[in-house]
Amino acid sequence: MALQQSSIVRCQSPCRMFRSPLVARRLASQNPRRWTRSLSQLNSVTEADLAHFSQILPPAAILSTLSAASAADLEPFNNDWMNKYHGRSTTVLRPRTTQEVSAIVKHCSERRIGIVPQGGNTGLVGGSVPINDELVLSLGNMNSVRSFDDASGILVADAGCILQSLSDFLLPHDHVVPLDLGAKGSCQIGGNVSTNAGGLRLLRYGSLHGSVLGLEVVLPDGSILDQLTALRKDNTGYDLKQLFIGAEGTLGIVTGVSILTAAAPQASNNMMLALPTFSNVLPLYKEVKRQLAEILSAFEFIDRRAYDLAVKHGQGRALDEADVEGADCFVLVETSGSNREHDEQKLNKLLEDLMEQEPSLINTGVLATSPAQFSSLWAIREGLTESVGKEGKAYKYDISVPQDKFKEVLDITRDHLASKGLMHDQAVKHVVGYGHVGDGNLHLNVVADAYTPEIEAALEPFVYELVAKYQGSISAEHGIGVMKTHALPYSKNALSIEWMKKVKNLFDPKGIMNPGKVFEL
Ligand code: FAD
Ligand code: 2HG
Ligand code: ZN
Repeated sequence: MALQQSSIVRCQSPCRMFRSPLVARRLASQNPRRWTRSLSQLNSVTEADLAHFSQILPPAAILSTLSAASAADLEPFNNDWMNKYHGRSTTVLRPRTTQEVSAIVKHCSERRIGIVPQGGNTGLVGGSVPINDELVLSLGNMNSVRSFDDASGILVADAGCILQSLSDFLLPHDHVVPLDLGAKGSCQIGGNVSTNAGGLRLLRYGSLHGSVLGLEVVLPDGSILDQLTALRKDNTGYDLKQLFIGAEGTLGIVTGVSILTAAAPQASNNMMLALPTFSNVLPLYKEVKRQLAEILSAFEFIDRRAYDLAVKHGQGRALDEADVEGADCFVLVETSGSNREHDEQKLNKLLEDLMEQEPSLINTGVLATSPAQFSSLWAIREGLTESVGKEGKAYKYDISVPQDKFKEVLDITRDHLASKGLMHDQAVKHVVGYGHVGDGNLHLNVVADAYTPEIEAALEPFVYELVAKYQGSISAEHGIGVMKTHALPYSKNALSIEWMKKVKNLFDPKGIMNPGKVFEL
């Protein structure tokens, strides 16, 4: 059912430039000490190390330019998803068991060889590729489900299981992974845990800090920390597993994950709504929450420029061209419930109310009426990252800011780049935004013709200062990686960083575990 056209309201909020003296003072007062060790204190992999690894792993699990492999074979492991960060590793190891991981790490610890744990390599902050020639430990061969209990919903799986495969595994058991993201076809559950990935349904299922029940982790000295409990409740002292959720591979290698899966919704619906102005997004969110309540499972924001890029780069078209006219932005609403009739009644009532309102919060919208339509509406949202990548080189800022500031952030950034003479086809082509409204997470994407020092200097620390002005976070869900190590003080105070570094030093005194990530070298 396509909704009828309703009245269009136009209202653009003015944007202002600013500079935050408060932030400048706060940063100047910090004197970050260097706790992690420099890469020069780490050793490169040698032929003797390879000989040792070949006692642990079969030949097929060792890929090294020191033996038969070519640099081209290593390329997928040395370059990140955006082709922005490039490592120079000579060696990739692909263990199949936790014991193999443990033996490899023990040797690397003794020899002080840096290790980069790598999952699906879909991370967007350069955390999954080496900075120099650290060894890449790829988890892809550890891809078995260890157990599933359909009464409790607890799934225990190897860290290298691809998120989509876990969803496929759970389908006949009527359960779903409490996490979904556009990279699900490649990212791994161990990578998801290590980045504390948020994704498209955090609104419904909450963060991995809640749904992960236990972890198995190989620590930087090679010992195996077995916290793979399948208990929902366990108040026996410090909850160590939480430290590894979002640690980005800097504290150890996650080899097994116990996660609470959710009962599969019996009825899912979605709709794409076109809004005349950004200022309608929050009133709409409030109304949608009020009316849909327990069945609301996603509320995603797409600005007009991002939508146009998705259409341009073949991610489909949610609305007819005429319906898109006059739209400032779009919202994708999803419901997941257990009674189709009940859910459809609620949705229809919501839509009727929205259409009757004068002036209406929406111009128009499309409600999916078939599984194919349902998927194609999601394809637009999930395809945004790829569209932006096809359009140019993206500077990605994954920020938490108050929901009503999303548009202001986009406008201020665009104006700032224009004031530097950088808003043109040979520099910055677009400043686009999309994200998870319910989570207060905006994905600010500055799409450039090329990655250049000039654009980077215009964006940083500008964007980070803007975020700090709103008391936001410089990383809502993608992590710090190598991209934001210098910017950590914008979101964490000096004492917090000092304690984070103490934790790092306690687990990894030799600094071998994903060096140069989260903290600067
Ligand atoms: P990798 O990229 O391989 O690694 C990421 C980090 O985790 C690195 O620091 C790495 O060293 C570490 N790591 C990986 N595996 C392990 C392990 N087993 N043990 C210890 N450390 C490990 N992110 C979101 O949060 N929400 C989204 O909606 C989202 N959508 C995306 C859409 C697209 C199209 C793309 C390309 C990316 C998206 N991402 C999103 C980012 C990325 O997919 C997530 O961060 C994902 O969780 C990374 O998983 P991965 O297996 O690819 O990890
Ligand atoms: C999303 O929400 C991902 O689609 C990727 O987190 C965000 O492309 C991005 O910047
Ligand atoms: Zn996201």
